[in-house]
Amino acid sequence: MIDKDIIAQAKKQLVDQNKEKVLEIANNVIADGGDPLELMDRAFIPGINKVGDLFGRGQLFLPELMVAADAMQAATDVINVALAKMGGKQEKKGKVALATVKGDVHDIGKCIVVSLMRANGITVFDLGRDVDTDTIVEQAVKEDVDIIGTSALLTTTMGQQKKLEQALKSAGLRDRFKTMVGGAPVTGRWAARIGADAYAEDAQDGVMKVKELLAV
Ligand code: B12
Repeated sequence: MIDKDIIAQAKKQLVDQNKEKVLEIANNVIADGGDPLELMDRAFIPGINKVGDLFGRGQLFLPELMVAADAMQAATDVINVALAKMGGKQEKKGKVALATVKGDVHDIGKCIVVSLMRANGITVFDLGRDVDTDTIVEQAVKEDVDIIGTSALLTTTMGQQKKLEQALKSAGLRDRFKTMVGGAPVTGRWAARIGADAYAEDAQDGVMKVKELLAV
């Protein structure tokens, strides 16, 4: 367990948009053998959620949100490198294509999902962010993946996840892939409503759902 004062500091420095301090804490925790996912889940995710709440309430503005996001991205990069090292050599378990949908540039969460899946022996094709439905389908076919996962962080872009389901159906490809959806505004109910095969709340849940979907 990472010390609660370190967790509190890490969260505070992110909310204060202090990238230098955020990086210092992330590097120190990992150098001391701390669990990178624990730091993410207990400090940085609650921190960036708080930033999002302050922004949503008009108590913090877009330039500050962008500086905080940059600090979060830098911390995520450090965490992702540590996660990749934890993976080691594992038997490959399924292929997944992951993308943030068209119109949406939020990719911090998606990148964590990519890293954790890779660390768990899943082959991941990271298609990036702001990716249109046709490209997602094309790449999934090209790479012959088992699962297509999409991330949406805006209520206005969640519809792209539904569009993907429809595109797969009209191309006669719906049975060829399993689909998985995620992102802060996305819920299990939404997944069921649009006909996605799974919803994952966070990266760890995403890994579990891949295993369940592929029964590996
Ligand atoms: C950081 C951030 C930004 C950064 C993004 C940087 C980047 N490279 O990602 C920047 C500054 C660019 C940004 C821009 C904007 N943002 Co913004 N942003 C956020 C913020 C604060 C945090 C998002 C985040 O990174 N969370 C941390 C990660 C780790 O969590 P996560 O993404 O949810 O991912 C986890 C899970 O959901 C899950 N998951 C996610 N995807 C997937 C996919 C799969 C397949 C699986 C299995 C799991 C999974 O696993 C992840 C890890 O645990 C949120 C607030 C919030 N609470 O979400 C607002 C928020 C999403 N943004 C918002 C808004 C309004 C905007 C802008 C429109 C602002 C503007 N006026 O320009 C623009 C939109 C740009 C665009 N077209 O996309 C609103 C959305 C409101 C709404 N109703 O839709 C929010 C909710 C803030 C708010 N309270 O108002 N934003």
